[in-house]
Amino acid sequence: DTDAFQRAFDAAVAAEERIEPRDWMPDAYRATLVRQIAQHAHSEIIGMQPEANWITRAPSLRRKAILMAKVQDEAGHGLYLYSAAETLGVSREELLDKLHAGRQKYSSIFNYPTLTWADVGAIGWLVDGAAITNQVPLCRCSYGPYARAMVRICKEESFHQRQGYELLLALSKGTPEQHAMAQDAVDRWWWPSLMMFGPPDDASQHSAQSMAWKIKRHSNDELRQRFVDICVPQAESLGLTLPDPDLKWNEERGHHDFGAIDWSEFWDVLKGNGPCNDQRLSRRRTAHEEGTWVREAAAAHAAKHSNDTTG
Ligand code: FAQ
Repeated sequence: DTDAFQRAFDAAVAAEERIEPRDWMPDAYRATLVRQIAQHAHSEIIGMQPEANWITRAPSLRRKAILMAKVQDEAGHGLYLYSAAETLGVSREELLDKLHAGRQKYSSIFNYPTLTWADVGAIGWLVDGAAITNQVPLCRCSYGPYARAMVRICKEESFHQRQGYELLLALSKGTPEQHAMAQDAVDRWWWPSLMMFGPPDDASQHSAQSMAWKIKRHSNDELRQRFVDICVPQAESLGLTLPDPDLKWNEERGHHDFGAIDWSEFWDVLKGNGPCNDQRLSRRRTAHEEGTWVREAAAAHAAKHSNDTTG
C-alpha cells in the first residue's frame, strides 16, 4: 500500500540512499524533478546561443577552437539532462515542445546579450562559476540519475570556468582598451549572475520541499553568498572591480556583505521581458524545425536496423 511505499521512500531519503527510476516515489517528487531537470536541460541548450554568437569572431584560432569545444559541451550537458529527465517517464519531445511553447523555463541569465568578446570571458568566469556553485551540491541530490549526470557536468564546467577566467585575465592585462572591455563585461554580467541562484529564500516557493527531499542541499541565498565570497578574491587577482559599492567583508558574519539585488528585473526577465527572450526562443524554434529531417532520418535508420534480422 502507498503508506508502506511512502515510508520506504522517506527512510531511503533520510539514510542518504539514492532514489532510482524503478523505485516508488511520490508524484510531487517526480513532478519537481521533471520541472527542475527540464529547466536545467533547456538552459544548457539555450545557453549555447549567447556564446555561439562569438565563434565566427573569436580573435584567434586557439580561442575559436576552445569556444567551439565549450559550446559543444553545453549541447552534451543538455543531452545528459534530457536523458535523466526521461528516466522519470517524460519524453524529450514533450519537454522540447513545452520549451518552445513557453510552458517550461530556462535560466534567466541567457536572456542577456553578448555585446563584446569579453562577454565570453565574463560568462565563463561568472556564469559557469555560478553554475558550478549551484551544481556541486546537486551531485548529492537524492535522485540517482540527476546526481550522476551532475558529476560529469561539474568537471566540464570547472574547465569552462577556468577558460573564462584566463580569457578575462589576458584582456585585463592587455591594452587599456582591452582592460576596459573586460571591466564593462563584468559590470554587465555580475548582477544577472547573482540572480541565477533564484529568488531570495523568503520568495522561493519550492525550496523547503526540495530541501526536505534532498533534491536541493542549500538554499538559494546560501549558495549566492558562497558565490560572492568566492568571486571577491578572484576579481582582485584579475585586476577587475565588481560593480557593487556595498560589497565589503563582514568580520562578524565571516562573509561579504553585498548590495540589494533588483528583483523586479529578475521577475521581469522570467515573464519574458528580458533583452533577448524573444530572440533566444525564436532561434531555438527555428533550429528545431530545421532539424526535422535529421530526426526523421535517424528514426528511419533505427527502424530499418530493428527490422534487420540478418544483423
Ligand atoms: N531563471 O522556488 P524557486 C547552465 C524560477 S547553469 C529562471 O527558488 P527552485 C550552465 C523557478 O523555476 C543554469 N527561472 O525554484 C551553462 C520557479 O518557477 P517555476 C541552469 C528561475 O527550482 C553555462 C520560481 O522561479 N542551472 O545552464 C530562476 O527551488 C554557460 C521560484 O524559484 C540549473 O537549472 C532562474 N535563474 O530553485 C550553460 C540548476 N531561479 O518552476 C551554457 C538546477 C528560479 O515554479 C553556458 N536548478 N526560477 O515556474 C536549480 O538548482 C533550481 O531549480 C534553482 C531554482 C536554484 C535554479
